[in-house]
Amino acid sequence: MGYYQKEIECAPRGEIVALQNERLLAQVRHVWDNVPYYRKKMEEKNVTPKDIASIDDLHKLPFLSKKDLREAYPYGLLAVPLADCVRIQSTSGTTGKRVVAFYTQEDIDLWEDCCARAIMAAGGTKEDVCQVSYGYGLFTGGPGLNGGSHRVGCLTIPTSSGNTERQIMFINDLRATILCCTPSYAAYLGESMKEMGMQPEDIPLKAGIFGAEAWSEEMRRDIEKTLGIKAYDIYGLTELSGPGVSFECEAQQGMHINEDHFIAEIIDPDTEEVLPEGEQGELVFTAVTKKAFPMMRYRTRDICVLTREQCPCGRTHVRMKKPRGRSDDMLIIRGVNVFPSQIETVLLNHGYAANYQILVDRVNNTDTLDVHVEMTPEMFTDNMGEIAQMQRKLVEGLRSMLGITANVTLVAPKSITRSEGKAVRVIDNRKLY
Ligand code: DLL
Repeated sequence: MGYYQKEIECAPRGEIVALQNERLLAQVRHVWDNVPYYRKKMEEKNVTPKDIASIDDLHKLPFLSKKDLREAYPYGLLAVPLADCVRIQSTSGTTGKRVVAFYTQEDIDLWEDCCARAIMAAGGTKEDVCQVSYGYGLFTGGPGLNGGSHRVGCLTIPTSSGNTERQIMFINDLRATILCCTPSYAAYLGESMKEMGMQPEDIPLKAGIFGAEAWSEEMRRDIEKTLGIKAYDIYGLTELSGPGVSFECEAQQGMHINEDHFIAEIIDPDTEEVLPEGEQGELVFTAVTKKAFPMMRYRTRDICVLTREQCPCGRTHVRMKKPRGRSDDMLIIRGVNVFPSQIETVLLNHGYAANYQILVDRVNNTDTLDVHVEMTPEMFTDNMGEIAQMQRKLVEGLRSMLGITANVTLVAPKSITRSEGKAVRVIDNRKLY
């Protein structure tokens, strides 16, 4: 399998650390000088750029979280003049506010390099035909892998997500060899092809680059079998550019973090102490090359383990195991980030009380989202037509907040069981971790 930037991907540890030290110092200075919001946080912790001499001092810096992004929305964490930015991408925030990330052209170039590394690690070369079936637009999946595919020199098919028949037509007619999409969509495409009578050996694909949501090893084996491919995991988040923060190589034993761009730490989510290598905790990243939107010690909320054990592929960058869950309540449904608080906001805005239950499941490899909502005594009716209309309004409200469709069922007042402790709002029956 090839490398896109072998020199850095396989660099000796000493070189990587030296580069990280140099870049971290420059980044701390850049943020101190240009982001008053973060400078204030540093001052509150009595830290100045002089206190940061190497990555060993990283723990002295304050964290950033989704809460900071919300407070500073939209421009408060921008570190360059708006005139130097060429694009935004966006994902859901905790309530109505979305996360908006900014990019300079250089930021996009480096991001696309990271995606190109992932594609080449999955065996991609300029001979390949790469179908990008992640969503395009505000979501980072489509644009990121599209850019990476161009860099590798693959013939790129920007199908975006959806329209399964057309996806299958292009895979067959254009002999696509690499498929990039969420694992659940890959599984769905596989099933659809099977139903159409296609055998794995008829399918031209050889590799898939799947991420943006949790998926199990069993799911990997299923997808590999139905599509006749090798399935690679890819991880990333909008705040740090998008896909390509880390990616799997042919060893399929964890994802190499692009350490020349992102310094990873694992912390205890409760005490915020940095944990030693090999311990499970929350993944925290510091982006040392991003100029427009430089996240410092960003708390991803993903629960994970890091390993520096030597990898047979020759890459020296630290690996993260598959995320094992989240330390917040974010759900990822059909690749879209959903917070229960967003759903609650819609219900309250429509005059309902906070008596609801969110049921998530996975049926035929597709996530389902059902929201049960109690009518208030004032709105209670047994007129089916009126109920149907109220449900439709909520479905519409939820779609515009979340970007996906939920099934809404209105139930009679006081019919949702009250909890004696914390309300159990979410029942997730998927077995993801
Ligand atoms: O999901 C970026 C992405 C696009 C990654 C395409 C991979 C492929 P966000 O919408 O900001 O960005 O969601 C980020 O998704 O914090 C994780 O909880 C979850 N996530 C992303 N990749 C994986 C993965 C994109 N491979 C959030 N396994 C992250 C498990 C993942 N969870």
